[in-house]
Amino acid sequence: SKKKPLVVVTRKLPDVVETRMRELFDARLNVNDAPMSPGELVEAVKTADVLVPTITDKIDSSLLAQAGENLRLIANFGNGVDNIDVQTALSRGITVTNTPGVLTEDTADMCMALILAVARRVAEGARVIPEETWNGWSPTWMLGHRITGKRLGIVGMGRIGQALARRAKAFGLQVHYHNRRRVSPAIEEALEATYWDSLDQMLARMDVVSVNCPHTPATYHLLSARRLKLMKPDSILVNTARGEIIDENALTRMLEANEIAGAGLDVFEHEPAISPRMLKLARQHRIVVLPHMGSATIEGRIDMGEKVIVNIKTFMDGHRPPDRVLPSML
Ligand code: 8YV
Repeated sequence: SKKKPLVVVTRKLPDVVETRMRELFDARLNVNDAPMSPGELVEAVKTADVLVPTITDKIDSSLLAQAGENLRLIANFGNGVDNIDVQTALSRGITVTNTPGVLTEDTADMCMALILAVARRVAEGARVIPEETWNGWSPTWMLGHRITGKRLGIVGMGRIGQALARRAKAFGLQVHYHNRRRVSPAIEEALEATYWDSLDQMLARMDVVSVNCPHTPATYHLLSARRLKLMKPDSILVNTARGEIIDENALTRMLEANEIAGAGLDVFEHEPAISPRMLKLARQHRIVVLPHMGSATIEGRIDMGEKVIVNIKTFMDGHRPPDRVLPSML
């Protein structure tokens, strides 16, 4: 029988996924779930046939320069591939795959949760009873903002953007979007979504803005200080994509100065590090911060693991893996 490929997995995965990987591959699993040290990563790329990294592993050109002949596939456990220098990997003949599709609905749910949490002060309200600070109901206490009838601007109308649009429509939000390419008329019609060719113009008119595009060189600080300033002072911004898409410093300054009404952030520019100023803002009701939980469901993690396995198996059988990352996607 063929020798099983050595598959190095950098982080602990759900048990069912690890069990299946052990059956199919010579799987080197990370039992204690500490992120790999730089030395361990070097060792991994030197020896592995397949590397399964996550967002917490930086697979940059200097690491790839140390990769062994055997390393032919990087099967990312995650949709975003901004942790990997894909160009360099491809130029070295290493195939890269990701896990699209299986975390779409969960991430869109988290967008909605953040929109509701910020607009309706859910996180702040949830602290009142445990902290025993409730003096009783009042007509003017804990007032948030209605979302029904408001305008939502989605930046990036891919799978997650569209899944958010479906939810938003059901909540009575008017859906607007900006994307590099306009989506098909059929999709636009089904979502009752209005396309904005100009991101600037869309930002200036929205009550809620949600970031749902990938982080690539083209989207780094897409929401720059200048663009953030275009947003209405009473609008809110949510981000479940990547921190790097927003100029976090500029957003912090605007939140401090009340130039924007609120923010719901699941991702940060230098996560897990959070700036002291953001930390201070996070203690206020207008800002809801979550520790990168957008796709964190047990079902989603198992589905991601299954995708990784299918990508590895297909590749090892000599075929094109279904979720290849192509240069055109960067
Ligand atoms: C994970 C994600 O947190 O898939 C993504 O792009 O952000 C999340 O699913 C992480 O990236 C897994 O590597």
